[in-house]
This record gives sequence, structure tokens and C-alpha cells, in this order.
Amino acid sequence: MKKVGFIFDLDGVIVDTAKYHFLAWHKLAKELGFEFTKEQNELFKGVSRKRCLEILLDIGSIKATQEQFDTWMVEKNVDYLAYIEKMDASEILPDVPRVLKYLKKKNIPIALGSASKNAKPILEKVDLLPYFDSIVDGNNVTKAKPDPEVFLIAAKNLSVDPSSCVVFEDAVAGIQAANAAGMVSIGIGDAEILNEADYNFTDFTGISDDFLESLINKEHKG
Ligand code: B16
Ligand code: MG
Repeated sequence: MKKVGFIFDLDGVIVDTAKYHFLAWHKLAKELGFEFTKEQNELFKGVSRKRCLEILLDIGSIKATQEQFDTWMVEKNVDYLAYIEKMDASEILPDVPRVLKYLKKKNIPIALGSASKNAKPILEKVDLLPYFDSIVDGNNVTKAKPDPEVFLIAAKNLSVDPSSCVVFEDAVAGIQAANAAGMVSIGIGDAEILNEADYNFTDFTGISDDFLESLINKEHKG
């Protein structure tokens, strides 16, 4: 049987850290004198920290010196880290552990492919780190999603051909990155928004063992 690999995004797929990112960005915006809304926070999903700050400053029509920019990047992350400090396994999204356990039992290699530079401590906090054979995150990439780099590095680390990898993603840019890598893309969330995905599910409760089995045995892309 051809070896397959499974790659998971973090925020919006394994845990909902978007709410903590929002609180930290909202606080910074307030300090800078403007409102940042939950709707605007949607634009930040799957986007790097640096790019998020650029968008935030655009929203507030604020011009920053390099020094201010760097200070605000650090400040936002310090606030975000204070929120994730309190995270535990109760914050794992529904049925994610069942899917990870199923794949582990079948000895399927598993990687994380996230834009976050805080991915490892978050997985540690929620007790899921042992499931992952490779962690590829914002510290390992030079190009952000929709560039396929993050998933291609994950495939390489798992020693699996990209066309035999399956990616779970909640962001449009993430689905585009998986498709660009030639991988099977599975959208988690709104199917209308993630309409470029090969398959769509609202969350992992809809992903049956039979479906996982079909992905494991399927002739993949390529
Ligand atoms: P950090 P993902 C992304 O996570 C978030 O969706 C995005 O909102 C955040 O800006 C980005 O990580 C960077 O996070 O500030 O922790 O490095 O969806 O790629 O897992
Ligand atoms: Mg995400």
C-alpha cells in the first residue's frame, strides 16, 4: 500500500485560538484609538502575525515606524500568550482526538502545518503534542499560505509524497496552499467559503472512520 500522510492546520481545525488572537488584537487597536471587530478578525485567519498587524494598521489608518511596528508585534504576542497560558484539553475542537487516535492506531504519519509561531506550546497545553511526528509552523517557513511551502516541508518531514498527503484546513488560503502542493484538501468550516476544497465538513464530527479509511486507501492526487 502507498504510504499516506495527514497534515492538520492548528487554529480553526484543532483548537479555536482565533478568539484569543481577537482579544489581543482588539486590545492593541483600542490602545491605538480605534475599534477592531469580530468580522474584521475573520480576515486574520491563517494569516501571519506580521501581515495581521499590517492589516490592523490599515484598518486604523495608522502609519508606524519600524520601531513601533516591532513593539506592537511583541505586545500583541505577550497578550496572546497570556490567554493561551490558560488553555487545556477542554478547548480541543469536537472529535479531533478521535481522528488523531484512529490515524495513530493505523501508524499513519501526522504533521502540523500552521502559520502560528506558537503552535508547539499550544499543542503541549492541550496534550496533543505526542500525536505529531512533525511540527511545521510559522518558525519554519519563509512564504505564507497560499504558498504551499508549509505543507511541502511537512510532507518531506513525514517522508510522504505530496500527492499522497491529506490536509485539514479552515482558511481559504490554506485550502489553496494544499491544492497548490497537489494534496487532497479537506475544508473544515463553511463549505461555501471553502469551496475550493476537495471535501467539506463543518467539523470533525462528520468525518467517519470509514471516510478516513477511504482517504488512507485512495489513489491520491497526481
Ligand atoms: P502567531 P493557523 C494562524 O494559525 C492564525 O489563524 C492567525 O490568525 C495567526 O495570525 C497566525 O496563526 C500566526 O499566529 O501570532 O501565534 O504566530 O490557522 O495557521 O494554525
Ligand atoms: Mg487555521
